[in-house]
Amino acid sequence: MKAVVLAAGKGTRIRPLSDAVPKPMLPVADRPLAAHAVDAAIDAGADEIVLVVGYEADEVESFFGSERRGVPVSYAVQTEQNGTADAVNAAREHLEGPFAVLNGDNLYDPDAIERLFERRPAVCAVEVDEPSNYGVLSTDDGTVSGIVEKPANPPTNLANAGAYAFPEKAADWLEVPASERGEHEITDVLARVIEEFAVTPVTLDRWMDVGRPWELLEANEWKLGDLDRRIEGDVSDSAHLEGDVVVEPGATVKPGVVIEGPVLIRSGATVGPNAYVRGATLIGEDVSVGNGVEIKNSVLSAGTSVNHLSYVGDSVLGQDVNFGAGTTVANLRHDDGDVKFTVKGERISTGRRKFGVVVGDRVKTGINSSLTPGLKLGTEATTAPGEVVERDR
Ligand code: TTP
Repeated sequence: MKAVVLAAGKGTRIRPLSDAVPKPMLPVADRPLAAHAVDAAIDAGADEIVLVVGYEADEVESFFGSERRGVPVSYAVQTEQNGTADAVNAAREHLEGPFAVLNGDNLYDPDAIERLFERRPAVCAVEVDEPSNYGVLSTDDGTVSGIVEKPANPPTNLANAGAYAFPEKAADWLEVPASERGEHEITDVLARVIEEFAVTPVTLDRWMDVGRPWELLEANEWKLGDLDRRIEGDVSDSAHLEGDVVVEPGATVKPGVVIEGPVLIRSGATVGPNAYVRGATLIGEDVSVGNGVEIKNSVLSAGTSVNHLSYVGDSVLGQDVNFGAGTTVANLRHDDGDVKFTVKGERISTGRRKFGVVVGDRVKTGINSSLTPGLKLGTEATTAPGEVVERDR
């Protein structure tokens, strides 16, 4: 079965991280976010992957190329992001026979994708506490009888998890009218499939939709937690590595470093001397973490440097960031309340008591900058030496 993976979105809620890197290509443990969905589809037996691309398409194409793990990869271009049904429709000419659709920004429990493929027509569902925030599936005698978006009175607690195994006929039903929010939605295609076929709900044990920056952190917490200890880089005898720590070939851990997993140190990265890295942390390719630096529960994207006497906690740093000596991140409010963050101009709760900062590509902080919880620094922003930064820039 072919698997269509949607990766054309603009990722507006995760800005500035998606300013140049499309959301599906943001790092989650040892691969880009969308590669987790692609790999789940391959593990479930997909014989071809069709990636729907649009925003920053080149980034996606240059990573995946024409095959992944022996499975052919092809591309369909969605020129305007008019919705998920429109995205699948862009791949129309690639479709023949039954086909699966997965979101390139979702993390799925891989076993469930295997069951999804086996039991088609099928849709993945996840049990949630507050179904009224989701598309909710109703069921009747073990099959799906309907789907309703964000209902005030949800019929079940089964949220649609955005993974579908459709019958061939569904390819003829992709041109659905625009919804209230002006998008052509794949859920309207699902509604038609439910009318005409017996659709099986496949329950996921774990699922995640990555839309906002702290969800990228949570995605890393999940996938870093799945790693098994593997030390293949150059690690000093006086470094102390505890738990599930992966040091890739070509990475260096210098004397006096303490690492508590889950931590992944990617190739080309250097840690130490005398640094303390705590899980769940991703130290990306060619990152440099220097003397007297503590990094906790954070993502440092490729090429970033935090070289001297700094603290970074519960934060996401984009590519090629440079933190000046003594830059300190606060990740906890004095009133112990949940940290807030601005998404598309609106200040909202992250639901996290511990959350630090989100930093765009090529940001430079001056020495001794103090960065407050929930702060966003846009691409190429700078801070002055000694500055206490409380407002986004
Ligand atoms: P969304 O998360 O709704 O959109 P987005 O990824 O652009 O993010 P934001 O809302 O922050 O701007 O998209 C769900 C999935 O569908 C995701 O994998 C992107 C994909 N998608 C497309 O491929 N084309 C589209 O037109 C839309 C709306 C989404």
